[in-house]
Amino acid sequence: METHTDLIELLQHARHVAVLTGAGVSAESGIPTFRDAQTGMWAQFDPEELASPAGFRRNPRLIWEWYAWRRELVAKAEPNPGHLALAELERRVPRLTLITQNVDGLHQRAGSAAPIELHGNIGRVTCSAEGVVIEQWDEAGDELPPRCPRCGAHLRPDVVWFGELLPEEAMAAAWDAARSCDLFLSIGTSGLVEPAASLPRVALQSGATVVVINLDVTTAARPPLYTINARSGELLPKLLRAAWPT
Ligand code: BV8
Repeated sequence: METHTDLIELLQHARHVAVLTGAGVSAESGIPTFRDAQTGMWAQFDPEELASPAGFRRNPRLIWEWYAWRRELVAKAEPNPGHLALAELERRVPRLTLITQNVDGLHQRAGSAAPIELHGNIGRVTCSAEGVVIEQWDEAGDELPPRCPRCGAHLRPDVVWFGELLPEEAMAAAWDAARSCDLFLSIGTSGLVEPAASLPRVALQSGATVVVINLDVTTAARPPLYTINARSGELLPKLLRAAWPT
């Protein structure tokens, strides 16, 4: 492994680390990223088409089934060493704010205490009319999506679709962390989707050191910006071992 001595020093002396993760962190758990071609029957669909209010209005059953298929993938997936290393980092540094674009809940399953879920969580379902989380519903009938037991509207996944606003509280907490951290790690995200994509820039402008770990970057060090071409599941555990050998 390259030395990454600067990064190990930064981790050991960080006061507040903010981490932004994207689908690349879950790729090693076998969960396809949006960029990868959707597999099987979903190959002919464009995720941005499916993950939108218009897509849901046009074909609610298709969208419900797409999320049901992804929920199955997530249920079979396990957190990978990258998720576990981030949960350990939280225990090693004075303060860590984990911000994720992922909706798979794998950070929680890896032991991260309170990830900020900017784009929601596929494991939760809400009423498409009232917006409230629905715990139980009747799936006896073969009608999909199921109906809200309270008002009869279609149920939907509790995720933020393209064209929808991010949860205000999550946004505020993420922006606060980007502005107040001294070390910002952007891991496994192509940085194409706004407004999450602006967080690393906010951190840089606020005086933090920013480290981008991704497969579509070239390794370079231009402090206060570092880019490392690496798999998160391989690099993160090595960095933790190097920074805290015991
Ligand atoms: C908003 C939940 C205000 C759903 C997601 C025109 C009209 C309307 C809106 C817009 C517009 N133009 C721009 C916008 C804004 C739009 C946007 O940004 N569009 C983009 C595509 C241009 N954003 C929005 O709509 C947001 N809301 O702006 O509200 C508004 C309102 C109305 C009108 C205008 C504005 C809402 C965005 C949230 C969308 N929901 N997810 C679901 O999951 O089904 S986004 C979804 O895609 C993910 O959450 C993730 O954030 C994003 C990208 O996913 P991926 O590509 O899979 O992952 P990622 O980009 O992270 O790439 C993977 C990376 O990992 C790669 O770089 C790869 O190299 C790397 N990698 C792979 N393996 C590894 C690895 N790295 C390390 N290790 C590995 N092993």
